[in-house]
Amino acid sequence: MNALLKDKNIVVMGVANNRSIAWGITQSLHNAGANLIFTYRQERSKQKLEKLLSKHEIEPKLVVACDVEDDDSIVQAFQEVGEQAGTIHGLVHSVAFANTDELKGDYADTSREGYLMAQNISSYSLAAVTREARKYMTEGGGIVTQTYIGSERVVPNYNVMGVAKAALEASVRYLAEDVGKDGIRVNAVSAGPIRTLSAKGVAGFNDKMSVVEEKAPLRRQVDQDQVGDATLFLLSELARGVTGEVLHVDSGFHIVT
Ligand code: NDP
Ligand code: N5H
Repeated sequence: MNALLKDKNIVVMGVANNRSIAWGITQSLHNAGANLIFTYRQERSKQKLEKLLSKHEIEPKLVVACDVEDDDSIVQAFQEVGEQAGTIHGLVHSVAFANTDELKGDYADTSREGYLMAQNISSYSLAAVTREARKYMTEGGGIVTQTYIGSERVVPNYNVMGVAKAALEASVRYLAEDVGKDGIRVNAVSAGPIRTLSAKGVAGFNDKMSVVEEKAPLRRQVDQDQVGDATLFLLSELARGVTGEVLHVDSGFHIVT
């Protein structure tokens, strides 16, 4: 237990189940004394989230639906958050989506529709939620999103999502400039492979996990707790001088060849 986010209202987007990176983040933020607000898309995710919260004796400030493909849904969700919480001090964006058939084979075969969907949900959404959240971030604060090294390098099968993450990371920098004048910082965590619902079943995932254990300086897997603590750092005053940054939480994998 620490008090890094005591009495801070933090919105967490993207808990689907206990394996979600956003659930690891939730636990780090809860242990730091934050008041937590959650958004979900699917009813199934809401049910899983509510079970997890009660099991871990975490009392959420609010749980609200938000489909990031839909502008009205985003506006309504943040309006409700603003009304219930007053001030927002932090936002965790942990959502992404691409069709599984675009996550294999040649990137050149990506359909226009598939490209736009990946960009829409995985990248544009950060700008859209930043726009709505900043209205209530009147005391400054932090925004943190989740990315992957497939944005910087060609990682087989990551394909359209690599391009979406490259746009997401560029968005982090442009948004950091926009909201910096309001005392809001925007950063990304670039995590190594973690077995989650999204990762399950996508081609080549297991190979990517084992190569981290073999090659990364720390010779061990990355887990949700490590990403949770790094996200906590970026949201907290400890990172008050950090914005527009992509912090790798990948056992150091990105520095080796
Ligand atoms: P999860 O499957 O646990 O989480 C993905 C989340 O995205 C779900 O909660 C899902 O909500 C949400 N989502 C998808 N589409 C929408 C939408 N239109 N509106 C709102 N929410 C939506 O997987 P992860 O925890 O692995 O993924 C979280 C983030 O971490 C992603 O950005 C991913 O790219 C990133 N990441 C993951 C890595 C890994 O190895 N797992 C590595 C590096 C980065 P719902 O289920 O309710 O639809
Ligand atoms: C190189 C790799 C492995 C290959 C690529 C994986 C890419 C995964 C990212 C996206 C987010 C996965 C995805 O959208 C899956 C969906 O098509 C199907 N799943 C679902 O609909 C479930 C039910 C819901 C909850 O999922 C979502 N997203 O809503 C990358 C890996 C080594 C690392 C990795 C897995 C990165 C990443 O960005 O997630």
